[in-house]
Amino acid sequence: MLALTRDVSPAIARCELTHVVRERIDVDLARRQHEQYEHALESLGCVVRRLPADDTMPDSVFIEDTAIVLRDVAVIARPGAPSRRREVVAVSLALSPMRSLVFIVEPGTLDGGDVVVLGRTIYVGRSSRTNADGIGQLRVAVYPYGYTVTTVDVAGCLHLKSAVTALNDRTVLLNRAWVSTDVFAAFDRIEVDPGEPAAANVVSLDGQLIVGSTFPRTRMRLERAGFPITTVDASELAKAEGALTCCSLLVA
Ligand code: CIR
Repeated sequence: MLALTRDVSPAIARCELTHVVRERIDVDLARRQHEQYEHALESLGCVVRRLPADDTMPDSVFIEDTAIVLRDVAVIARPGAPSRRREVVAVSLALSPMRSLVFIVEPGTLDGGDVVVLGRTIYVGRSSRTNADGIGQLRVAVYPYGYTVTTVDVAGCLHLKSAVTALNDRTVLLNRAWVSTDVFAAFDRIEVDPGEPAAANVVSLDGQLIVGSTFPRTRMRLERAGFPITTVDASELAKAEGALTCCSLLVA
């Protein structure tokens, strides 16, 4: 498994924020925590390749939002925030030797953080970043590869993946305050601890999980369900409204 990551921009203080109040971000601490995250990916078998960042793209560390990488194709997103649109250029170049590429184009918008893949079904959040046109373009792009797309309403959080992530092909971790559990009725469902609303965003590598250290009670629920867990502290990038999945693009 290759994990593409991207350096923390020196301009991260100018990041987009939607549901989070702006606080001072310690860039060095964010970088150190990001390295720990990369080490966690490596310890679970990934080869990490970090793309460079500069001060013109404050949010580029959140590389997940720039693409949806499937087995046969990569869909290059068109981020809903105009300040993030240029991030896709370097990511397209990095992915082009490995996948054929399809691009979401205007007037479509789509953030990778709104996309949860479970087997051959792709759940896409309709959010402040992803619009109906973007979802429609994704549906057309993936249909030839045997995927269907289901639209999910998201409320109260930035992306669908803030509310729900896949632990494996049968199991999801979700926060019922932000997404309807009915949508995932066919799956085994683990809910976050109610005092840890942002805990639903975990990285899964074949069921081995990377979980944020600020969510101990949700971690206990996952342990009780039998999932092996690596913990990382991602609290500094959380001030930029980023979580764990957003900091990598996994290329199987
Ligand atoms: C943004 O608002 O776009 C960034 N500050 C945070 C993006 C987080 N991405 C993600 O959850 N996939």
